[in-house]
Amino acid sequence: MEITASHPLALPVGVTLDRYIMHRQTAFPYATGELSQLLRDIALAGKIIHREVNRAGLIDLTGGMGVQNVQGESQQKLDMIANIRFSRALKNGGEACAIISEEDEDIIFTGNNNGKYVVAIDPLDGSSNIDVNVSIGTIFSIYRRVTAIGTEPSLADFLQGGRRQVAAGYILYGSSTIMVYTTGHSANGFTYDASLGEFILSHPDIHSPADGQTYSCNDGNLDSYEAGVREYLTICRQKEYTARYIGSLVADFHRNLLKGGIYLYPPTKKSPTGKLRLLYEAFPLAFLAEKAGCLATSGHQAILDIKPTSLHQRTPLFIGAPVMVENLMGHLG
Ligand code: AFP
Repeated sequence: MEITASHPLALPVGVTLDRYIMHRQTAFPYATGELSQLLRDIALAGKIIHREVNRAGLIDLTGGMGVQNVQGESQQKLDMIANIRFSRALKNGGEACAIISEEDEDIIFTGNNNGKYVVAIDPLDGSSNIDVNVSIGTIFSIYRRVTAIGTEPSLADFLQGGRRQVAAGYILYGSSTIMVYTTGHSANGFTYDASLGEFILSHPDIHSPADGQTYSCNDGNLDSYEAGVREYLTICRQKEYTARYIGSLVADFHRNLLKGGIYLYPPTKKSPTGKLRLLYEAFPLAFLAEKAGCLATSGHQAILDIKPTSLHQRTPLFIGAPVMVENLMGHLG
């Protein structure tokens, strides 16, 4: 393997996220630094959420708000706080002209019409796990806007399609906090060292195993899965694969990314078009997954080939080790 100057392994051990982003930026002579700043803004908001997640039980941040978000799901206090933190960080940063979030029905205009980028975000995914100290995460997706700089951004900026993402990733608040992202080349992970207040490169150039023996789905929905999915799961059981399902997409995805496995959220009776959101859950994870050697499909087409038509569109999602995803596809009609 050739180790070029921009390769993560060419960097000294103990590389901070900031240094890594700067280093990557210099590999692109025409880069203006705006995308780099946007990634730093997201990382900063992630540090704040890390702090709040870690003290949630102590300062009455657990529990619900008693209201529902646009998805009709009960909104948790931390959901709302994370939404505010990320929106604020992106507004103050100045590089994003608009944001969409799981928590808001409409586009949020940042007031910075000169910003080149738009961001789709799920500020705190897996919120049903907040109160019980189980891993949760933030998922983000960044596009270069298609509307003219200086004008008001529009829906078209967000409905470009997954292959036009310029960066995507997630922050997992788990046994440690890790940010994993790609700008379309390699996928890299940075573990947060709270004592230093820095994300440190810990998982350079992630290559996921081609095959695995772990499957992640909500077994309680089994009866409403289509026959092909049930057949595939029966085979997984016959082969004595391991079932692992946390109910936080980021956590299930991250484990499978590193260890090899498949995550499945098929259509169900309750969610006939799938439960997960295309723009701020499936697209970013699919973009990252492909860079790490995984596959992501809705069952009918590659996730990244789906043409989005609305901000909060849902999709079925099958994502993970390519051999497992291809085997599953062999069972789908
Ligand atoms: P919440 O944020 O409402 O907990 O939803 C989490 C999620 O979008 C995704 O992170 C999980 O994998 C999936 O839904 C869990 O859904 P089920 O509870 O239906 O299995």
